[in-house]
Amino acid sequence: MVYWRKHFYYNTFACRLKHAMGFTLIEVMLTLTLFAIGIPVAAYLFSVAFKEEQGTSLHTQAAFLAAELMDEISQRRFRESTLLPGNSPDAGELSALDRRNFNDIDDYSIFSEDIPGQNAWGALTPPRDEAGNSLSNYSKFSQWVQIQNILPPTSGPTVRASYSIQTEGTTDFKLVTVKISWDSGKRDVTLYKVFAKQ
Ligand SMILES: [Ca+2]
Ligand SMILES: [Ca+2]
Repeated sequence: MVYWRKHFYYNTFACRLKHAMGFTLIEVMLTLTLFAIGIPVAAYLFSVAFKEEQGTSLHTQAAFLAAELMDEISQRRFRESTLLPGNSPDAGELSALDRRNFNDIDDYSIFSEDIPGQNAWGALTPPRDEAGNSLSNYSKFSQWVQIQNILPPTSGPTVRASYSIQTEGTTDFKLVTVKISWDSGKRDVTLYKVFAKQ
């Protein structure tokens, strides 16, 4: 009788203790195992989220640089003159990487086309401001422009495909392409704008 009472007492005590603590050892070990698995998953998700955030930020900066350069080109006149329809900077306008003397749209062809005695600039890394100063805060990016003479764009869904490249001075439409790229050219923001002679 004494043994039975004692055994009953211990079993009851163990049950109460488990109840009070809320977890068995197995439950605690299972929780720790799940927690250990959960940390790398959480770290991976954080890493992905951070990378996406950074990518969005770079895209926004590239869009800003592209819009700013397109706006600068938009302020230039359509061509130097009827007698000088050439796709290049004109006499006395080119000085190192300074664009402040550029006064017509096709002066910006120097980014993508050679002119006599002067190699094309190519993509500039980092980008440059109008005065030719490096934009060192944007050193991840490259800046590039192309100017093409085109026939009048036709309307309809195939308008993009209708851009036919023409000889300089034979048409009153120009297609301007501004590209800001990063990540070794794998990513870019490219703006297209068609200008018509007034
Ligand atoms: Ca000019
Ligand atoms: Ca020109």
